[in-house]
Amino acid sequence: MAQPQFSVLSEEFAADPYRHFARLRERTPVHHEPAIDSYFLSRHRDVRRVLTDHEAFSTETLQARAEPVMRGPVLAQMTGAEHTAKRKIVIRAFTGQALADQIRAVHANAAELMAPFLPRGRMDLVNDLGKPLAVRVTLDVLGLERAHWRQVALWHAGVAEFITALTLTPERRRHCLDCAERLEAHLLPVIRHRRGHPGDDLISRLCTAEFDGVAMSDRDVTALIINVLAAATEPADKTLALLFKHLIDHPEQLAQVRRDPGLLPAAIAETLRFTPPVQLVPRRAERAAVFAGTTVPAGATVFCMIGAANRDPEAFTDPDAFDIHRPDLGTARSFSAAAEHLAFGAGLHQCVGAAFARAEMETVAALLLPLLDGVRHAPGSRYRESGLYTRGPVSLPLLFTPVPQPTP
Ligand code: 2IO
Repeated sequence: MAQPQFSVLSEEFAADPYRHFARLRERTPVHHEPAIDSYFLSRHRDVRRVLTDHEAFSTETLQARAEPVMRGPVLAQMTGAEHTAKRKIVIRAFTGQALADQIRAVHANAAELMAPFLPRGRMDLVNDLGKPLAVRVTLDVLGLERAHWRQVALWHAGVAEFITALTLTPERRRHCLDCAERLEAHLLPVIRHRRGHPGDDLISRLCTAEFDGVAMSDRDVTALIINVLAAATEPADKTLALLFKHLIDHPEQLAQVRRDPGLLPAAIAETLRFTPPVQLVPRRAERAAVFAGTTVPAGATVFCMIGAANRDPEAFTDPDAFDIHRPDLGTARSFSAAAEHLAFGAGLHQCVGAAFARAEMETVAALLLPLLDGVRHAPGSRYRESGLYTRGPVSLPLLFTPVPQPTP
């Protein structure tokens, strides 16, 4: 009997992609998916090549995947001098005093969201903390009203669904575009006001920054705001929950991190290597390219499989083990252009928020660890992850020693 064709669109793959990565790397390192006519690359070497050879592999894919919901071009779509200039503006908004202020806001948000759960000794790290935290922190960075977070979370979900979908029904597509249009309508009056009354938030910086002596249009600013909203929100709750899941599942490493919070950057970097929240990065082959003897035609959509690349034994020893002490992790480099893991991508478009992400995760984890004494999985809950493009736990119900309410 003929072997049924393996598909990355199958339920089996969605249930646990990690089980399939070794086979893909070894047998079909260039996997063609006929239903969406795209090529999936799983070897570390090939993925790094695609992400760093900008001439041969462009980000043109984002025109269809991102622009309709971003309401304009995102940073990753830009090239040359425009890209360098606008990237600098965004990076500057995430460094120095700006970063220090953002981290204070991260701490305050996390403490406030945690408070009601502490006396109960029970919380869902994804839905009670991670998701609201991710949106509220992003709103603070942008300088948008924290009070609107529930509404913005719903619009963000529609935008994120659009950029991360491998297949989308016309109904879902309509819903996603509707979310994006409402979000844009919410942002436009804010942008117009900030132009006249700038503060030191990211929206004000985008409004007042000049590129070649010309200010950015409302459309340009809107797109970069939605870009930052999605990029800072979508992977954050996933990374936080995965970090805690791995530490709980490896009690000796959890104990070590508790004793020495200086190990947190290594624990975060290893979480990003082991289970990257962004699993796929799309590119367009500008000319025919050969990988491991297979030709990808010019014009093809190529998906870099970050999860598979990060578990390639050619890049990491014993890749399927979670080990915050692994000598080949290179913690200090893990949040920089020299990172060996590919969770932040690689090359010119490598994540601009990497340093912010590290600081955000480190701050929240350092706050949580001493509060969550005796932390463990709540019995009876079945662990489940979802998502092919961005992936993380659906929920993470935890039990811990209740913290008595502070006397007022
Ligand atoms: C927003 C997948 C959330 C980015 C994207 C259309 C462009 C770019 C990414 C990440 C994370 C998102 N792509 N961030 O993969 O800005």
